Amino acid sequence: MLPLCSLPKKASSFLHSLSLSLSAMEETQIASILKSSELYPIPQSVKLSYGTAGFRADASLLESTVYRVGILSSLRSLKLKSSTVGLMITASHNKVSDNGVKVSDPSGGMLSQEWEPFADQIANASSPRELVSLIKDFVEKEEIVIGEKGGGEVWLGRDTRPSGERLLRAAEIGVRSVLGSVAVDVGVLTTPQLHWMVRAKNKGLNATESDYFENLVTSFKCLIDLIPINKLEISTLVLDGANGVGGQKMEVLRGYLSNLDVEIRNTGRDGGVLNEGVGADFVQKEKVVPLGFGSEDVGMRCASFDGDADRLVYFYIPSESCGDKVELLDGDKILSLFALFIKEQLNIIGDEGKQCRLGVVQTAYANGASTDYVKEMGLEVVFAKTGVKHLHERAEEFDVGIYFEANGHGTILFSESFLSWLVGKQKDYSEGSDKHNAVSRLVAVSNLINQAVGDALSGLLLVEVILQHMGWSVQKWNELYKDLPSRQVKVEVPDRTAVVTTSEETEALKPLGIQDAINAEIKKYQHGRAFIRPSGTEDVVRVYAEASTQEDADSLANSVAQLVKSFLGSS
Ligand code: G16
Repeated sequence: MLPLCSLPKKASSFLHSLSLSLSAMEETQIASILKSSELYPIPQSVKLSYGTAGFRADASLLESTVYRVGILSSLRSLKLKSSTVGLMITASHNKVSDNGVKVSDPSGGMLSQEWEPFADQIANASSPRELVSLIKDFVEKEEIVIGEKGGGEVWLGRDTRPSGERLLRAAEIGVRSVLGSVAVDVGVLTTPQLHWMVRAKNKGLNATESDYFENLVTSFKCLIDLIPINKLEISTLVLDGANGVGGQKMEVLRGYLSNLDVEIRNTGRDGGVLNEGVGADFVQKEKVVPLGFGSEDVGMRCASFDGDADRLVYFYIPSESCGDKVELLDGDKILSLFALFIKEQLNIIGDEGKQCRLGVVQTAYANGASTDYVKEMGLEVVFAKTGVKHLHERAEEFDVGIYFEANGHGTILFSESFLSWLVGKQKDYSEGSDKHNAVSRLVAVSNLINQAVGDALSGLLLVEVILQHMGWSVQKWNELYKDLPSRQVKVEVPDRTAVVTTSEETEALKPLGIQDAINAEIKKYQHGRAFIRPSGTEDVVRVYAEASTQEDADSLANSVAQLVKSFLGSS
């Protein structure tokens, strides 16, 4: 507790006037926030928004934001009966000088979207007094009781960014400024590890990082043991770790796995810079090899993680490749492989298995060919706005919901009721029978694949075991369907929020007239499709274009980018 006398005089008199009208927040609590927030003044003229996946900005601007998100996380924990909440310091695919903060709800999923406006408000509160007023109003509205029945608990993780440790200290102070709340530093982790651990903790399960690894290893081994005849020689997988935390964690995991041969490059230990010319975002957007890969890798099965290992893409360098071009197997291809495998198991189970509602969630970025492929398989396909928080919600509507963004962020969700049905069937079917093996595979998949959030480590293990199960090379997997050529570009504009889109982001409502101009461009190309949207993680407008040839897709993307510049101006 902070004695009132330790407050500056002005703050202390404000406290007295405010506390007269406060019921939910005690004087000591207000004093605590006033005192700690003096340490983290908000930078001038910066307006932050919670965005697609939390707050992101240049790391030098973020201390006050992270401190305030620490307060929010404690309140979130208190609101949910002191369940553990996660706070992750990362800017994922952004450049190394950026950083960010995202919150994991006790379920392991993203922070409830209902709390995002409060996050925006407190992040932008211009003074300690305004911050306290906003918190006071929110605490009253949400009926959060501070300090009576114990405090909140927040687990803090960070990626390998150099600014991470300093920001983590700010988060700690924010968490602890809510009286009775505890901050637990769980160290350097991938984002999905933290989400998994938070989920496990709140389910009363073992929730350390070693438990995470043990879970992956056990379920991977179980799936390997269930492969009928291993038709494939295990060939080496070459992993690009984006010079981030994912490659380092894969090094640990590799030590426990006997059925996987992985060579890991770009671990960040050899002087490489996080996400610079490396990583899933780079490979997926540019469709070229990451640094550290070249002609000696032609034909090899390769994979890339992003900076915090919540995205995964595969690629190979074709023998006819001139220069540095890759054949990309993105989130859509991973989704298709997973869908095929799960559908195969349901078919083996027979009529009962076929009653399972298996569905797929994609975004406007999904390649049209992938959507056709899963539809032809007989699966239900729904579309959601960009951001895994939106896809996750839709995937929960199915017994088994597979969601992936083309950028490689996704997972498979199993409903509780379908999972207990599967576990029951494991007892009914005789051991070793085809049906028993099929339900056992599905149960193992549900354990292997992260149920909280998209996870590159667990996604990679599932791809690897399915390829072994099918007896497929990466080239054979790539033949599932042929992508329509596509191109993504980003345009820097003075104010990206001037672009407003429809809910599925396929059409721009603002600036007025831009959609008609885009439509006129699209009409010039065979199989043309294009859309624009403001990024929620970078200060840019994103442009996506698809057409029947790569030249046309490039040209359509460029002309739409020109339209963006002429309607919004370029910065
Ligand atoms: C985050 C989100 C993803 C989203 C991506 C890009 O990824 O988690 O769902 O696709 O940002 O978003 P935007 O196009 O709005 O910038 P990550 O891997 O950076 O956390």
